[in-house]
Amino acid sequence: GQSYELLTAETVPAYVAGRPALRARIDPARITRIREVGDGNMNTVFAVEVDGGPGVVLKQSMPYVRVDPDWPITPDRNRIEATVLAEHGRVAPGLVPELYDVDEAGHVLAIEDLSDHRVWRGLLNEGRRYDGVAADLGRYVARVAFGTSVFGLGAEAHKAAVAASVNPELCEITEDLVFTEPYIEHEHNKILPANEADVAAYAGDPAVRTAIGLAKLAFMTHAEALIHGDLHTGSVLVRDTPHSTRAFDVEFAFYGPVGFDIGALWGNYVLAAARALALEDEEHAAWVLELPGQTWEAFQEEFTRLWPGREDPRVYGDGVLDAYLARVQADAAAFGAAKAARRVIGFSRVTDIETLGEDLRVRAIRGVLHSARHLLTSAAPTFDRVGELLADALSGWRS
Ligand code: SR1
Ligand code: MG
Repeated sequence: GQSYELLTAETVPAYVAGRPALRARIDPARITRIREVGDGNMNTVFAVEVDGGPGVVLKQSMPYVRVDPDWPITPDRNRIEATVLAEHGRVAPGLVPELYDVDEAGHVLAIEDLSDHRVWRGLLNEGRRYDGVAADLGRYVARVAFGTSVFGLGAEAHKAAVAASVNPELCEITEDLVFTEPYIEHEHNKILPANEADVAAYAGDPAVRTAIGLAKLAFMTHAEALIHGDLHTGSVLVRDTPHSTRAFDVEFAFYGPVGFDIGALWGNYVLAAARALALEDEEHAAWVLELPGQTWEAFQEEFTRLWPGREDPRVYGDGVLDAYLARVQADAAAFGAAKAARRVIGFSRVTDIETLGEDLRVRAIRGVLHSARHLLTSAAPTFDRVGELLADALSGWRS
């Protein structure tokens, strides 16, 4: 049962008044508007606006999934998110929202007001092009990858951090939704009749299945860094002027493989490119297909910049750096494929694809699955080839 009170727009002012850390930031008497702005699957989010100044954002976790109250899930995800947000703020300042307050009993955290930012997925869907975001995210992943790893923390602190950061229930959601359900018969899967052959060709390919099995094993066992764990384009807030990028929504964070965060971005770039090509916006698609390279280059550059400060350089020489980067890149290709494919087969779809008309959606999904298969099974996958596969699936759709 649920032993704490769920916030509503009506109860938020009294809640703020009762929290010293929030009262220090905003005057509850000057609250002008409270909006429920949560658009994710899991939690409720309230944007609290204040007369004449920045407000705050409150995020509360229920003991179930917001979009499916029959699906129980620990509300402790809120505390986990707050803890990770603080740690990511330490290693990647300016790239995540500032944490203002943590209420463990009420499963509420408070972060800075970023209402002058927009969720990146929405901007990508509109064909809007903000330069620099993909590189910012590569830097963010690199700072987390280095700063929370053995390289940044050393052996003892890394072990303590791994032990303190287990997140089994949220990891299980990813294990099921990303790596398992799309590859079996499952009630969560929704497949358009015209895509049935595409899904069968993808999920039935033995090479795909082996690659996905290995990716799941890596996800479950490679405790490299305190990764974001759900770094899709809906987990990124951006502002053009002045330029700002913030990765948010870190409730899925745990000690996992760094390539999972890079791959989440890559997979979502594939979905955004598929949309752009479906809408015959070749210019936008070409721009989106440059993003994987931008994220990767920035990741590699930042990680390499941090490398001289690593623990134990006696053992971790430059050959280790080269091999590490190559493995993260290979991991990212497989994870990117898994993340793109799950959004067009299983539970939790994305607006990039779902807001297309059915004929376009069928072709976009076909292109996404061909791309995912390429990323999973080619010895040297490229985003040029992904672009070709998407374009082929979407060419001549009007005829
Ligand atoms: C219960 S739905 C969970 C999904 O939403 C999140 O955004 C994650 O991607 C997760 O797989
Ligand atoms: Mg989320």
